[in-house]
Amino acid sequence: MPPQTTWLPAEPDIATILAQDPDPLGALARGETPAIVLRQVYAPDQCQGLLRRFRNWGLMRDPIALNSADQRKRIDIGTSLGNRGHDKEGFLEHAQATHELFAHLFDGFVDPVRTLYAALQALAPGKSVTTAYEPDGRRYGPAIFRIHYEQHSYPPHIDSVKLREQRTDYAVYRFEHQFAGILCLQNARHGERSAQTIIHQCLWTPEIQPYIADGAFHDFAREAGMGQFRVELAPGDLYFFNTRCIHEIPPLDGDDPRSVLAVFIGYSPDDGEIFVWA
Ligand SMILES: O=C(O)CCC(=O)C(=O)O
Ligand SMILES: [Fe+2]
Repeated sequence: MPPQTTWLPAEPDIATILAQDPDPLGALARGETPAIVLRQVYAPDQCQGLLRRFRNWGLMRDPIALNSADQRKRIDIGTSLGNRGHDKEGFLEHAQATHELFAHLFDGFVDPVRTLYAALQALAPGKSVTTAYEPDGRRYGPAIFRIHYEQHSYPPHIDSVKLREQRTDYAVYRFEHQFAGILCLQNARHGERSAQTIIHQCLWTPEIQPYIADGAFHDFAREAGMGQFRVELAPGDLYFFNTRCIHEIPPLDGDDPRSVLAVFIGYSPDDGEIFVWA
Protein backbone atom coordinates (compact mmCIF):
# COMPACT_ATOMS: atom_id res chain seq x y z
CA MET A 1 0.00 0.00 0.00
CA PRO A 2 1.25 3.48 -0.75
CA PRO A 3 1.74 5.68 2.32
CA GLN A 4 -1.10 7.83 3.59
CA THR A 5 -0.91 11.18 1.95
CA THR A 6 -2.29 14.63 2.47
CA TRP A 7 -1.77 15.24 -1.21
CA LEU A 8 -5.40 15.59 -2.23
CA PRO A 9 -7.20 16.87 -5.31
CA ALA A 10 -9.39 19.93 -5.61
CA GLU A 11 -12.98 18.64 -6.10
CA PRO A 12 -15.82 18.33 -7.10
CA ASP A 13 -17.07 21.43 -8.92
CA ILE A 14 -15.81 24.84 -9.94
CA ALA A 15 -17.68 26.88 -7.32
CA THR A 16 -16.42 24.72 -4.42
CA ILE A 17 -12.87 24.70 -5.74
CA LEU A 18 -12.67 28.48 -6.28
CA ALA A 19 -14.18 29.12 -2.84
CA GLN A 20 -11.29 27.14 -1.29
CA ASP A 21 -8.56 28.53 -3.53
CA PRO A 22 -8.94 31.37 -6.03
CA ASP A 23 -5.92 30.09 -7.97
CA PRO A 24 -6.28 26.31 -8.40
CA LEU A 25 -4.06 26.21 -11.51
CA GLY A 26 -1.26 27.86 -9.52
CA ALA A 27 -1.52 25.09 -6.92
CA LEU A 28 -1.33 22.51 -9.73
CA ALA A 29 1.74 24.23 -11.19
CA ARG A 30 3.50 24.14 -7.81
CA GLY A 31 2.65 20.48 -7.30
CA GLU A 32 0.58 21.22 -4.20
CA THR A 33 -2.41 19.24 -5.46
CA PRO A 34 -2.35 16.09 -7.62
CA ALA A 35 -5.33 17.08 -9.73
CA ILE A 36 -8.43 19.17 -10.17
CA VAL A 37 -11.37 16.80 -10.57
CA LEU A 38 -14.71 18.09 -11.89
CA ARG A 39 -17.51 15.58 -11.53
CA GLN A 40 -20.21 15.08 -14.16
CA VAL A 41 -19.51 18.06 -16.39
CA TYR A 42 -20.70 16.08 -19.44
CA ALA A 43 -23.77 13.83 -19.43
CA PRO A 44 -23.00 10.07 -19.56
CA ASP A 45 -25.71 9.50 -22.20
CA GLN A 46 -23.93 12.07 -24.39
CA CYS A 47 -20.68 10.11 -23.86
CA GLN A 48 -22.33 6.91 -25.11
CA GLY A 49 -24.00 8.75 -27.99
CA LEU A 50 -20.71 10.26 -29.13
CA LEU A 51 -18.92 6.90 -29.05
CA ARG A 52 -21.77 5.40 -31.09
CA ARG A 53 -21.31 8.20 -33.63
CA PHE A 54 -17.55 7.53 -33.82
CA ARG A 55 -18.29 3.88 -34.59
CA ASN A 56 -20.98 4.75 -37.15
CA TRP A 57 -18.70 7.22 -38.89
CA GLY A 58 -15.89 4.63 -39.02
CA LEU A 59 -13.65 6.72 -36.76
CA MET A 60 -13.11 3.95 -34.24
CA ARG A 61 -13.11 0.19 -34.40
CA ASP A 62 -15.76 -1.79 -32.59
CA PRO A 63 -13.93 -3.92 -29.98
CA ILE A 64 -16.24 -6.83 -30.77
CA ALA A 65 -14.99 -6.89 -34.37
CA LEU A 66 -12.56 -9.70 -33.59
CA ASN A 67 -11.63 -10.35 -37.19
CA SER A 68 -10.64 -6.77 -37.81
CA ALA A 69 -7.29 -6.41 -39.49
CA ASP A 70 -6.86 -3.28 -37.41
CA GLN A 71 -5.14 -4.38 -34.21
CA ARG A 72 -3.95 -0.99 -33.00
CA LYS A 73 -4.05 -0.64 -29.21
CA ARG A 74 -4.87 3.03 -29.46
CA ILE A 75 -6.84 5.04 -31.98
CA ASP A 76 -6.68 8.84 -32.05
CA ILE A 77 -9.33 11.14 -33.49
CA GLY A 78 -7.59 14.48 -33.83
CA THR A 79 -4.09 15.88 -34.32
CA SER A 80 -1.25 15.14 -31.92
CA LEU A 81 1.77 17.45 -31.66
CA GLY A 82 3.67 14.59 -30.04
CA ASN A 83 3.14 12.35 -33.07
CA ARG A 84 3.32 14.93 -35.88
CA GLY A 85 5.43 17.78 -34.52
CA HIS A 86 8.56 16.65 -36.37
CA ASP A 87 6.92 17.99 -39.57
CA LYS A 88 5.53 21.42 -38.75
CA GLU A 89 3.77 22.06 -42.06
CA GLY A 90 2.21 18.63 -42.04
CA PHE A 91 1.18 19.05 -38.42
CA LEU A 92 -0.54 22.40 -39.02
CA GLU A 93 -2.32 21.09 -42.11
CA HIS A 94 -3.56 18.05 -40.22
CA ALA A 95 -4.71 20.35 -37.39
CA GLN A 96 -6.72 22.40 -39.89
CA ALA A 97 -8.48 19.23 -41.08
CA THR A 98 -9.26 18.38 -37.43
CA HIS A 99 -10.87 21.80 -36.96
CA GLU A 100 -13.01 21.08 -40.02
CA LEU A 101 -13.98 17.62 -38.73
CA PHE A 102 -14.75 18.87 -35.21
CA ALA A 103 -16.94 21.66 -36.65
CA HIS A 104 -19.63 19.07 -37.43
CA LEU A 105 -18.57 15.97 -35.47
CA PHE A 106 -20.71 16.96 -32.47
CA ASP A 107 -23.84 18.07 -34.35
CA GLY A 108 -26.83 17.15 -32.20
CA PHE A 109 -24.65 16.72 -29.07
CA VAL A 110 -23.30 19.09 -26.47
CA ASP A 111 -19.82 20.01 -27.79
CA PRO A 112 -17.41 18.24 -25.37
CA VAL A 113 -14.43 20.33 -26.50
CA ARG A 114 -16.33 23.49 -25.64
CA THR A 115 -17.28 21.94 -22.27
CA LEU A 116 -13.63 21.24 -21.51
CA TYR A 117 -12.42 24.71 -22.54
CA ALA A 118 -15.21 26.39 -20.55
CA ALA A 119 -14.27 24.48 -17.41
CA LEU A 120 -10.62 25.47 -17.80
CA GLN A 121 -11.59 29.08 -18.42
CA ALA A 122 -13.69 29.11 -15.24
CA LEU A 123 -10.66 27.83 -13.27
CA ALA A 124 -8.47 30.63 -14.65
CA PRO A 125 -10.11 33.96 -13.79
CA GLY A 126 -8.27 36.84 -15.43
CA LYS A 127 -6.60 34.68 -18.08
CA SER A 128 -7.70 33.86 -21.59
CA VAL A 129 -7.99 30.21 -22.64
CA THR A 130 -7.43 29.66 -26.34
CA THR A 131 -6.39 26.93 -28.80
CA ALA A 132 -2.62 27.16 -29.24
CA TYR A 133 -1.52 29.08 -32.33
CA GLU A 134 1.69 30.04 -34.09
CA PRO A 135 2.63 33.71 -34.62
CA ASP A 136 1.10 33.57 -38.13
CA GLY A 137 -2.25 32.62 -36.58
CA ARG A 138 -2.30 28.95 -37.62
CA ARG A 139 -3.87 26.80 -34.94
CA TYR A 140 -2.89 23.47 -33.40
CA GLY A 141 -5.42 20.67 -33.01
CA PRO A 142 -7.95 21.78 -30.36
CA ALA A 143 -8.22 18.43 -28.53
CA ILE A 144 -7.98 14.72 -29.30
CA PHE A 145 -10.12 11.67 -28.67
CA ARG A 146 -8.09 8.66 -27.61
CA ILE A 147 -9.60 5.21 -27.71
CA HIS A 148 -7.48 2.68 -25.79
CA TYR A 149 -8.08 -1.02 -26.39
CA GLU A 150 -7.33 -4.00 -24.19
CA GLN A 151 -3.72 -4.36 -23.01
CA HIS A 152 -2.92 -0.72 -23.60
CA SER A 153 -0.95 0.90 -20.80
CA TYR A 154 1.00 4.04 -20.07
CA PRO A 155 4.14 3.22 -18.05
CA PRO A 156 5.37 5.91 -15.63
CA HIS A 157 6.16 9.00 -17.71
CA ILE A 158 5.84 12.76 -18.03
CA ASP A 159 4.59 14.85 -20.94
CA SER A 160 6.45 18.06 -21.70
CA VAL A 161 7.11 20.01 -24.88
CA LYS A 162 9.87 21.70 -22.90
CA LEU A 163 11.54 19.13 -20.66
CA ARG A 164 11.06 16.08 -22.86
CA GLU A 165 10.31 16.92 -26.49
CA GLN A 166 12.15 20.26 -26.65
CA ARG A 167 9.87 21.75 -29.26
CA THR A 168 11.76 25.01 -29.40
CA ASP A 169 10.24 25.86 -32.81
CA TYR A 170 6.67 25.91 -31.51
CA ALA A 171 4.87 28.73 -29.69
CA VAL A 172 3.82 26.41 -26.85
CA TYR A 173 7.47 26.19 -25.81
CA ARG A 174 7.14 29.54 -24.06
CA PHE A 175 5.06 28.21 -21.16
CA GLU A 176 6.65 27.30 -17.85
CA HIS A 177 4.13 24.60 -16.99
CA GLN A 178 2.24 21.94 -18.89
CA PHE A 179 -0.99 20.39 -17.70
CA ALA A 180 -3.33 17.82 -19.20
CA GLY A 181 -7.12 17.90 -19.23
CA ILE A 182 -8.91 14.56 -19.61
CA LEU A 183 -12.66 14.09 -20.02
CA CYS A 184 -13.65 10.45 -19.45
CA LEU A 185 -16.18 9.11 -21.97
CA GLN A 186 -15.88 5.43 -21.10
CA ASN A 187 -13.82 3.32 -18.69
CA ALA A 188 -12.26 -0.01 -19.50
CA ARG A 189 -13.95 -2.36 -17.02
CA HIS A 190 -13.31 -5.90 -15.98
CA GLY A 191 -15.93 -6.82 -13.42
CA GLU A 192 -15.49 -4.35 -10.59
CA ARG A 193 -12.01 -3.39 -11.75
CA SER A 194 -11.25 -0.44 -13.99
CA ALA A 195 -7.85 0.91 -14.92
CA GLN A 196 -7.37 4.46 -13.68
CA THR A 197 -4.60 7.03 -13.81
CA ILE A 198 -2.10 7.10 -10.95
CA ILE A 199 -0.29 10.37 -10.33
CA HIS A 200 2.87 10.20 -8.23
CA GLN A 201 3.81 12.99 -5.86
CA CYS A 202 6.99 13.62 -7.78
CA LEU A 203 7.78 16.44 -10.17
CA TRP A 204 10.25 15.24 -12.80
CA THR A 205 13.90 16.24 -12.55
CA PRO A 206 16.88 14.96 -14.55
CA GLU A 207 17.88 12.87 -11.51
CA ILE A 208 14.60 10.92 -11.77
CA GLN A 209 15.00 10.12 -15.46
CA PRO A 210 17.28 7.05 -15.10
CA TYR A 211 14.69 5.32 -12.89
CA ILE A 212 12.00 5.95 -15.51
CA ALA A 213 14.23 4.84 -18.38
CA ASP A 214 15.24 1.64 -16.56
CA GLY A 215 11.70 0.71 -15.54
CA ALA A 216 12.77 1.13 -11.91
CA PHE A 217 10.47 3.99 -10.97
CA HIS A 218 8.12 1.85 -8.84
CA ASP A 219 10.98 0.60 -6.64
CA PHE A 220 12.33 4.12 -6.34
CA ALA A 221 8.90 5.48 -5.36
CA ARG A 222 8.38 2.75 -2.77
CA GLU A 223 11.78 3.26 -1.17
CA ALA A 224 11.23 7.02 -1.08
CA GLY A 225 7.80 6.52 0.55
CA MET A 226 6.37 8.63 -2.23
CA GLY A 227 2.71 9.65 -2.12
CA GLN A 228 0.37 8.98 -4.99
CA PHE A 229 -3.18 9.70 -6.04
CA ARG A 230 -5.46 7.42 -8.06
CA VAL A 231 -7.95 9.37 -10.14
CA GLU A 232 -11.26 7.48 -9.98
CA LEU A 233 -13.27 8.60 -12.95
CA ALA A 234 -16.78 7.93 -14.13
CA PRO A 235 -17.95 8.80 -17.65
CA GLY A 236 -18.59 12.54 -17.73
CA ASP A 237 -15.87 13.38 -15.17
CA LEU A 238 -13.08 15.77 -16.19
CA TYR A 239 -9.68 16.09 -14.52
CA PHE A 240 -6.65 18.32 -14.91
CA PHE A 241 -3.15 17.48 -13.71
CA ASN A 242 0.42 18.67 -14.02
CA THR A 243 2.09 16.46 -16.64
CA ARG A 244 5.46 17.04 -15.00
CA CYS A 245 4.25 14.76 -12.21
CA ILE A 246 5.21 11.19 -13.01
CA HIS A 247 1.99 9.42 -13.99
CA GLU A 248 0.87 6.08 -15.39
CA ILE A 249 -2.10 3.92 -16.29
CA PRO A 250 -1.82 0.19 -15.62
CA PRO A 251 -2.73 -2.21 -18.46
CA LEU A 252 -6.39 -2.09 -19.37
CA ASP A 253 -8.62 -5.08 -19.59
CA GLY A 254 -12.26 -5.63 -20.43
CA ASP A 255 -14.03 -5.26 -23.76
CA ASP A 256 -14.96 -1.60 -23.53
CA PRO A 257 -12.10 0.60 -24.73
CA ARG A 258 -11.07 3.39 -22.36
CA SER A 259 -12.16 6.47 -24.26
CA VAL A 260 -11.24 10.03 -23.37
CA LEU A 261 -11.10 13.52 -24.77
CA ALA A 262 -7.64 14.87 -24.00
CA VAL A 263 -5.78 18.16 -24.21
CA PHE A 264 -2.46 19.58 -23.15
CA ILE A 265 -2.34 23.02 -21.59
CA GLY A 266 0.45 25.62 -21.48
CA TYR A 267 0.41 27.82 -18.38
CA SER A 268 2.68 30.44 -16.86
CA PRO A 269 1.70 32.38 -13.72
CA ASP A 270 2.54 35.72 -15.37
CA ASP A 271 1.17 35.00 -18.87
CA GLY A 272 -2.32 36.27 -19.68
CA GLU A 273 -2.90 33.47 -22.19
CA ILE A 274 -3.41 29.79 -21.56
CA PHE A 275 -2.78 27.67 -24.66
CA VAL A 276 -4.64 24.43 -25.28
CA TRP A 277 -3.62 21.79 -27.83
CA ALA A 278 -3.37 18.06 -28.33
O1 LIG B 1 -5.76 9.23 -20.29
C1 LIG B 1 -5.33 9.74 -19.25
O2 LIG B 1 -6.02 9.86 -18.23
C2 LIG B 1 -3.89 10.21 -19.21
C3 LIG B 1 -3.11 9.66 -20.35
C4 LIG B 1 -1.69 10.13 -20.38
O3 LIG B 1 -0.97 10.11 -19.45
C5 LIG B 1 -1.17 10.67 -21.64
O4 LIG B 1 -1.90 10.69 -22.63
O5 LIG B 1 0.00 11.08 -21.68
FE1 LIG C 1 0.77 11.37 -19.87
